[in-house]
Amino acid sequence: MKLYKVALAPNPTKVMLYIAEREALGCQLDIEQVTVNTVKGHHRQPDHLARNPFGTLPVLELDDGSFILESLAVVHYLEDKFPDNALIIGSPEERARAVDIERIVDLRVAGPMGTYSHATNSPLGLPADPARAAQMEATLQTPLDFLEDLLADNRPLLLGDRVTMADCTLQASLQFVRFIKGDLFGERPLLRAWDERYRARPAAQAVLKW
Ligand SMILES: N[C@@H](CCC(=O)N[C@@H](CS)C(=O)NCC(=O)O)C(=O)O
Repeated sequence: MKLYKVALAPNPTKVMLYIAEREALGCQLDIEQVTVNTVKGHHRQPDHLARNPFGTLPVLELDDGSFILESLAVVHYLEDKFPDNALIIGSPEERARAVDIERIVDLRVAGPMGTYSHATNSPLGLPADPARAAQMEATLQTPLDFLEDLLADNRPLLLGDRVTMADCTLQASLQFVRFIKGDLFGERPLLRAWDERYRARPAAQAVLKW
């Protein structure tokens, strides 16, 4: 299998963190990682468009030559295909909760953080848009409060003691904000402490560059 990815971009990074967390748990996924340089526009060139007509990353190429194009589908595939030491485990309620928090992070935090970053100091050189950045910062307040409340019982990670996909998805977006020298935590000490704790994990140290 091959994972087409690029450093810094949140969707590839969350899958890279997921893979590193699985490997830290002793699972040999044996996935070759191939960088597609988005700054040079290689994701819009014919060889990548042949993998994924939408031109996005990540893409997982299976051994039969077919492709999975959505980051969460890549994660679910790897969970199903290699069930030992999986991340989405436990009772139906625990699994639903883990998926629920990951979706909330992805849809309510990662999206606005990406838009905020591009509107502030875009790594792709997009024009700054202070009004849009302010709008995104306002949008982020309720979901960030939600995450701060989640951590109020002193759990080390978003779902408790075990790492889940929600941690990977959140950290992938926070790296993007760090890259543009942003700080959207506000007065949320528990979230800030979670960020430091997560970044100290071996999987995070192996994947994160910023
Ligand atoms: N829903 C997709 C989103 C993928 C996506 O938008 N990836 C970004 C990088 S974070 C990308 O490839 N952007 C390049 C582009 O859209 O041209 C997923 O979860 O995989």
